[in-house]
Amino acid sequence: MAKASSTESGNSKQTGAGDGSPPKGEEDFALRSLQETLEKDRRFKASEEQLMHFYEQMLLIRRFEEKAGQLYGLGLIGGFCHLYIGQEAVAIGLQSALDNDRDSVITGYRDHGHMLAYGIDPNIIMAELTGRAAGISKGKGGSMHMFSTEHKFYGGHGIVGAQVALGGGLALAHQYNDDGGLCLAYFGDGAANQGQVYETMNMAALWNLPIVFVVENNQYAMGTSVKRSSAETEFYRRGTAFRIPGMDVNGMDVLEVRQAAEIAFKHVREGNGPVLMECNTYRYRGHSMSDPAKYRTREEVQGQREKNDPIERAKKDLADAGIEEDKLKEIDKEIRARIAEAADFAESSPEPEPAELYTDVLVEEY
Ligand SMILES: Cc1ncc(C[n+]2csc(CCOP(=O)(O)OP(=O)(O)O)c2C)c(N)n1
Ligand SMILES: [Mg+2]
Repeated sequence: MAKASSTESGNSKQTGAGDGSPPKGEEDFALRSLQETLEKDRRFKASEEQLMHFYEQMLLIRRFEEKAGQLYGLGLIGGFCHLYIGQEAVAIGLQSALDNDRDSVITGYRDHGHMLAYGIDPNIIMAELTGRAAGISKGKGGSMHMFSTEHKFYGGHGIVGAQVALGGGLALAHQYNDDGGLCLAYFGDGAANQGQVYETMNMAALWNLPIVFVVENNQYAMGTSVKRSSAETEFYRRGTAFRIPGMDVNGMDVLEVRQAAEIAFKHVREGNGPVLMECNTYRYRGHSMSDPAKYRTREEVQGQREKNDPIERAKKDLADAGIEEDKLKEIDKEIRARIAEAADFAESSPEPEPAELYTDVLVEEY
């Protein structure tokens, strides 16, 4: 899945411009330094306990999303619903490395997995999907507009790419308040072609903001493949024009994502400004629940499931660490029961009172 990365800059040794700027080769080296650190040692050395935790969290997302798909089919979830199945290692690998007391996260509409990665109660996430008062956005946001200021999770956004500019604002707030936090701003391969993404990269680099831009490259934007839409398909290179170092990461391996997170977060926390990380991943399901899926073959999807599945990979790592298959089956059973309980809770909870239509519309106090 990981793409071949080029190490040559195309510029053999040149001297600087005579104005104190580094020679061309060195500048490129600085932009590649994080990638080179990752290439030296790609996989995070997780303890058995950590690995088990990653596995459980990824499985929780997978089972949650499968159930959400079923509830959608039953008409219990209205509006749009974008499932995260296949991409679980990205949210878990990155968010497990955050400092939850300080750091903020923002993403697009494919957001259930990012919420679950915080360890937020699946009941209230499922209740949000079914539009119930107990939901995390009081049943008024739905699948695409989950929000939790308590966890510093700022959505859940339906406008493609808009969350990146907002993420720049969150990073500015971290810097302004000097709170030591960073912002993790996720967006898709399709969103990566939006102009505001590059306006944000420019300002973030200019102001040295603490932000990690994460492209979740799941190979498609609705029905359009990356190859059909993007002149530069190596998204991690797209920060070069703004002197933002890029990282090319296998987003189907939770240990590689976690390792990349360690490197990127350290760089940002040390005051070196933004990082652009591309996580190469794949969504198994349609763009949303109403996707006719005519733009790719079943074999392509099946091939990814069989060869690259992040949960199967973690399972293999656990087996290598001596964990018995039976123990993993037991965990799956427990998670399925937990998700069934979340679905029951969501179905049986009351809808919001009509008066809720008038709350949370305007911010009354800043
Ligand atoms: C500004 C804007 N343009 C178009 C759309 C319609 N739209 C919704 S999702 C999407 C594709 C985005 O794909 P990508 O960024 O790769 O994210 P993914 O769905 O793969 O996670 C489009 C074009 C939108 N919501 N907002
Ligand atoms: Mg995409």
